[in-house]
Amino acid sequence: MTQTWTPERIEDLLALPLPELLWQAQQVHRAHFDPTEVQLSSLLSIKTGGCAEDCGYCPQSAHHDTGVEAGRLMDVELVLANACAAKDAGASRFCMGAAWREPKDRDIEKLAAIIEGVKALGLQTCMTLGMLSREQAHRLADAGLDYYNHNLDTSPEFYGEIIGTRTYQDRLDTLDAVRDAGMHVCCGGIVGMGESRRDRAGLLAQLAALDPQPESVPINALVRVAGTPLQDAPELDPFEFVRVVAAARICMPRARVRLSAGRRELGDGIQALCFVAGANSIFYGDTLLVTGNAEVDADRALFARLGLHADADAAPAAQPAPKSAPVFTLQPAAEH
Ligand code: SAM
Ligand code: DTB
Ligand code: SF4
Repeated sequence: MTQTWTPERIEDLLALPLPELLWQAQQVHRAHFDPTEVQLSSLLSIKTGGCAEDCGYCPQSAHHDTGVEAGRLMDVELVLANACAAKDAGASRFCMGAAWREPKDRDIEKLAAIIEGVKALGLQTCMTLGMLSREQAHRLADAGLDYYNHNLDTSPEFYGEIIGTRTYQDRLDTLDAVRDAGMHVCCGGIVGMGESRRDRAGLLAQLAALDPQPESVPINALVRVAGTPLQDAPELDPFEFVRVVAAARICMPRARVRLSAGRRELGDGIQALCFVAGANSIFYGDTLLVTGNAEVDADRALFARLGLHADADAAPAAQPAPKSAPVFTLQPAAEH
């Protein structure tokens, strides 16, 4: 019989002494995954800024003055050039984000062409485009979209403090359409928006109750962007972030738990604790959508220091050319 992860039970987990919580998370992690293996997803903003939604954390909302300019949907060739670069750097999944409330039907064929092109490169495909109708979800799935990212972001109780232009139920309906179309679900949230521990437990309870549970769970630490309503959100205790990662691992044992936005700001030590707590995926690449991410070189160095390796689906990372390539001269065999 599967256990029901109520907010109360998850709040109890979050309150455990950290060594106890990490021990429980480690046991769950090791039962389902190689604890040294981390999946690498690269992000690209394929349509930036000017979004009609009012999400209080987001630099791309037209409701906030953040200096992000609104662009148009990127051309297929440019998306594919970025996807090639991500693959060469070692990513196994390419995640494309659009600052939309929802895609227009007239955009769907171009999105399908993008998906087909990225898939042909041998990458797993993921998109996050806002709300989807059932028909749109089916068309994207038919084009080969493996994952759809649509976050619940926070608890149902705190949600209204952050977003006014769409409801929690709207988000659940999109997740339902994604499942109905046969795609994998990527769904997580943000910590550090001024929510309580109870709200963090409420978010995890909602995620764990999705049936089936999401295959991929991005845990974002709020990036406080000047001009957004959350620019002055109180700083989060980084150990609380580690606790959320550990609790996500325990209540969603088979999910890829992804360290997402805010990873650079967490620093190497906290990231290492997150990997011990069961995180086994990262956004990999020097930018997220519009803000900076931990740099690729820094991630490679961190993985080497921690003894972590990329997932088997990833192409081996292209090695940088040696600074002074050795020159070998074949000597002609001496004649006798
Ligand atoms: N417009 C689509 C949507 O909202 O579904 C897709 C793109 S949206 C940028 C994807 C997710 O990024 C959001 O749901 C939120 O969880 C995360 N996000 C956006 N801004 C963030 C920030 N400043 N810090 C942390 N996470 C953020
Ligand atoms: C997710 O959960 N986090 C990513 C991805 N899904 C699309 C986005 C993070 C955005 C951080 C702020 C920015 O650069 O826009
Ligand atoms: Fe728009 Fe997505 Fe940003 Fe909300 S999170 S404002 S829907 S781009």
